[in-house]
Amino acid sequence: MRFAIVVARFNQEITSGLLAGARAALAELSIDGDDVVIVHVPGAFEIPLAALRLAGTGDFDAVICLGCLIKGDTMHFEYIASATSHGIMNVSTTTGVPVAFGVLTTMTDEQAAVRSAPGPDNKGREAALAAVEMAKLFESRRRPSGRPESANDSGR
Ligand code: DLZ
Repeated sequence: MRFAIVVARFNQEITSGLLAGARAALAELSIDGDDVVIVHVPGAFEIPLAALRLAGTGDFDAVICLGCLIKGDTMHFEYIASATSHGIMNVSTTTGVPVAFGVLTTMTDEQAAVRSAPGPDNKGREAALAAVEMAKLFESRRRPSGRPESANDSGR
């Protein structure tokens, strides 16, 4: 299986921790580093377009989106968080490619630091695990012939 990771540079001290968590999780699942493509974008707002382009190539079983929004004193947070989350969901539902949401939306720097630290609660790790689970879900339902399964095939 092949995966793409889209990671925002904004709040890089946090997103680098998310990226490390995602890469570690994929490695633990024996996914070769050569099968993981990492794409950097300026900020969370740019994630959906990059994810759309990557999903559209057909080269990836899932796309993992990583970013960090920390609430400030203006409305920027609300607008970007809303656009990013809806944009990422739209990529998934319009392309049919699983897209994992590993974008932190926190009230404080401390909350972001906790969620990007190494360990089982790293949200990049959680996003990578979700992406692999979804990729496997569709891989297991793919028929050897390449034909789609019938609507009444429950998969059981
Ligand atoms: C402008 C901006 C602000 C205020 N805050 C964040 C943030 O907390 N996290 C993030 O990833 N990006 C932020 N950005 C940048 C936007 O995502 C985007 O890169 C710019 O508005 C340029 O389109």
